[in-house]
Amino acid sequence: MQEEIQKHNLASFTQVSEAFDFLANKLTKNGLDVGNILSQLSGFQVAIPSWALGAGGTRFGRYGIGGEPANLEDKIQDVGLIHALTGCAGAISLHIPWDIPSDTQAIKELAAANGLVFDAVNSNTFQDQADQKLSYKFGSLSNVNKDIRDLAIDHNKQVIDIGNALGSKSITVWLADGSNFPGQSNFRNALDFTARSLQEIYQYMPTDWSMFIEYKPYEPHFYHTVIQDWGTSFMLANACGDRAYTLVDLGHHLPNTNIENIVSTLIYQGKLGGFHFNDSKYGDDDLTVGSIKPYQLFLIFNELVWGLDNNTKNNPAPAWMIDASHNLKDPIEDLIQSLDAILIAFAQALIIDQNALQAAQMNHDVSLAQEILQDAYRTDVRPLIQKMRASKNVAIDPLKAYRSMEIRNKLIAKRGVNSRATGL
Ligand SMILES: [Mn+2]
Repeated sequence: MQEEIQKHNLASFTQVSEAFDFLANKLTKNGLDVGNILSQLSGFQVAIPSWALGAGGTRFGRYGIGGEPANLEDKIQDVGLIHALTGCAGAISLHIPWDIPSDTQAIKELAAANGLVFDAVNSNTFQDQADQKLSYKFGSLSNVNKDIRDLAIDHNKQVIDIGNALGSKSITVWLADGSNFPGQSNFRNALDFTARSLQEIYQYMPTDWSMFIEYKPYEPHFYHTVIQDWGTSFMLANACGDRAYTLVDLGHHLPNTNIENIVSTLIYQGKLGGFHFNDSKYGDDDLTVGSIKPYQLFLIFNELVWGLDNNTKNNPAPAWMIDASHNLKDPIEDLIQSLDAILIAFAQALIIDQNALQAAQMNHDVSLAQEILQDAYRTDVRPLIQKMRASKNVAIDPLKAYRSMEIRNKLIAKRGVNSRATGL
């Protein structure tokens, strides 16, 4: 594979070097440290969730894509492949119970051989498992029935145990709990039960672990959701302790929400723990990152870069992850495109003239402030990313390399046309 990547890179190396020199020259004249930008891009790592390697679907149906990874070993190999091509997907995020390792040591070794570490582990109390005695139909951590709450708490503890054995350092809790009809649920009691349940899970975590609390305004419930917004998540994180944080999933907002403002506020409080990338047109659409609203992604990265450069409350480095669903595209191609979009937005944010922007803000020069942001956004930063990839010996154009190596056909030949990813 490494040889094929080098062959692919050789074909475009001269062109990449010329484009890079031209851009680097311009950025240097603007007072930017291009070497520093390249090293920040090179160090940026995004986790791939174990559920993202197969075809997703909707409640209406699902169309397989062939050669899907049918077990955890295959999923790790797919992430390893993406990492070998892009150099920026060096972590996998497991979903329990869809991906419980049968042999922890063997799974750890396989991940290490693929250059991967284990990112946050994800619990699941949004569906019942085959052998489950009590049901989550009317809620899990928020349920009025203590036995059901305890079952959900024990599940989260088991997820921490599995993650701990693999070297994970965090758990992400996304709670689907809510209600579909007015009167069905007592809001305050549901929230109070949730706070107590989360506190019990938090207390169980090893002392070097963090908890990420994800929020979402609606779906699967359509009247009320217990952890509906960043404020509720923030409040619950504070109720748990210093190592509990809010997790922002881009798709978990009502249309036109100013997500960059939320990001800024959370970093201001040192409480932005995790980040799930995707894109959306209407709701939690889970589309390819940057496919619908690339300018919004850039504005979010502006807040991330500035916020973490001016990190007065010591916000830890957020856990980056792609959380998307692939209904039409080959999931590996979709993930490569998403990683591209993330790096492009990050690079654009890194070249913003922050001093000039601050001066424009101080002078109330609204037009100039917009010009400064859009000058960065309208710069083609791809030569920076290509140069970084060439120097890391990963594919300059990962999607093109993936296609020219005919990897999907090889996976179909190996795993079969009907192989189906577990959990979906
Ligand atoms: Mn998510």
